[in-house]
Amino acid sequence: MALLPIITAPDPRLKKVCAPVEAVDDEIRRLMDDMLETMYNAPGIGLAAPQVGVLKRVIVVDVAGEGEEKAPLYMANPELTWVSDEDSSYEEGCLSLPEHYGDVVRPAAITVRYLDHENEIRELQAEGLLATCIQHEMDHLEGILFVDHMTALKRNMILRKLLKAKKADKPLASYATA
Ligand code: K1U
Ligand code: ZN
Repeated sequence: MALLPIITAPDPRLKKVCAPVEAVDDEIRRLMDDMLETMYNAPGIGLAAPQVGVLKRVIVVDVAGEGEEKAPLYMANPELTWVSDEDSSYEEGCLSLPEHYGDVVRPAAITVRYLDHENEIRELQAEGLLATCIQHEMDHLEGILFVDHMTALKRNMILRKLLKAKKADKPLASYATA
């Protein structure tokens, strides 16, 4: 398994609609395994393939708390088949928007259908943080970031700060070749 670099915003790859996978074969399984290791290492509770530069409909999630047994979920081509009328609000973070947080309102409970690590079709009902996290990761597959659920003012403020941080981090060599 390998740790993959996580892309931070602003980056055009985070704004693309991802393509479905044909099947969960060895290549996709390896991607899922590398993404899970990358997510645990970050640390995070979810990760979507575009965050590691792969524009495919693959996500991994594990919302188990510290001291709890790991509960990894691997999902390819996830689709919501039901959402609750009731909403819930959660202060979300994102590994692609480091050090920024914001309240997002989403359906409180969902049913999601997906292909698992073994290419089996599964359906899962989720609520609470798991439902929030799955919806956040599915948004990534549509090129949507949690800041896109916020006002333009808040979104632009966060993106401007991230752009400034990115420019400040740029290695000198990249200026020479630009
Ligand atoms: O998509 C991502 O960038 C991962 C993101 C998922 C997420 C967090 C909160 C609400 C919805 C979706 C993260 O994992 S941010 C880091 C984080 O939440 C966390 C990190 C360590 C321990 C517990 C949580
Ligand atoms: Zn995210």
